[in-house]
Amino acid sequence: MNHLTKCVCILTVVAVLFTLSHSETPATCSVVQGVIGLNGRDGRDGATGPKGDPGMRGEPGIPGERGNPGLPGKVGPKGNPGELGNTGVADADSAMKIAALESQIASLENQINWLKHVLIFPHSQATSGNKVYMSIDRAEDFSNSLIICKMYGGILPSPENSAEDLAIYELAKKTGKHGFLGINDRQLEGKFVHIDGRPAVYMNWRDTEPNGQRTENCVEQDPKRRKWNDIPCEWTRTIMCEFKMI
Ligand code: MFB
Ligand code: CA
Repeated sequence: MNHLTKCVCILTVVAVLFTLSHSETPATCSVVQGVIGLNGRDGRDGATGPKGDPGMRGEPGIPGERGNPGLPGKVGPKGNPGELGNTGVADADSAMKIAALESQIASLENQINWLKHVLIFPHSQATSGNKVYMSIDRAEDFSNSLIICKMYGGILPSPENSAEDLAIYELAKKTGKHGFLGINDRQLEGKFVHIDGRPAVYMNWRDTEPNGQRTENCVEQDPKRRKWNDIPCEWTRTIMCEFKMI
């Protein structure tokens, strides 16, 4: 409502009130419907009301833009070995050359090994087969003699035939010393076996041997009579070893 209208209304009301207050006749009121007043002005905002209940869950938003790639992940556990690849096709000539070289290397390794033995065992005697007998100027009992021979890849001499027995005898003659053979009956009295446990088939005892029963379970080669004698394993004899030539 503007200002002029307000003033007119106020004057009208004042005039009516004045007339009524100064008239001589009893006032009779004729009710005249006044003009409906205009709406009042909006009231002032009220105090903030209590917080409302949470609203209903909104509809899902539209997907955001694709983010930047993340940092590389930690290194994972090692994978299983892959399948074996196919064998490469080497030309036949290369394969033959490789095989020949490998054979030469093996031969050279054997020769080096023998040279090492010759340096350690100053006395040696070869046989007709692939066995070589060597000795060192050192005396040990049966067990230690076997340990030393094994240290160099051999065993105590274990002749399986007359030729081998002769070669061992020739070696003993060179040193002039008795030496242990590998044959013994330490496990079972009277049952003589080789170091690897095989029964001793070939034997070359002196006439009244073996005679030591449980006190003589080891065997020596005699450098004078190429015959065997059973003696106590605890005695010491010059070390002779048997090696197989490869
Ligand atoms: C003798 C032998 C006898 C014993 C003894 C230790 O030979 O005839 O049987 O073995 O050595 C020296
Ligand atoms: Ca004896």
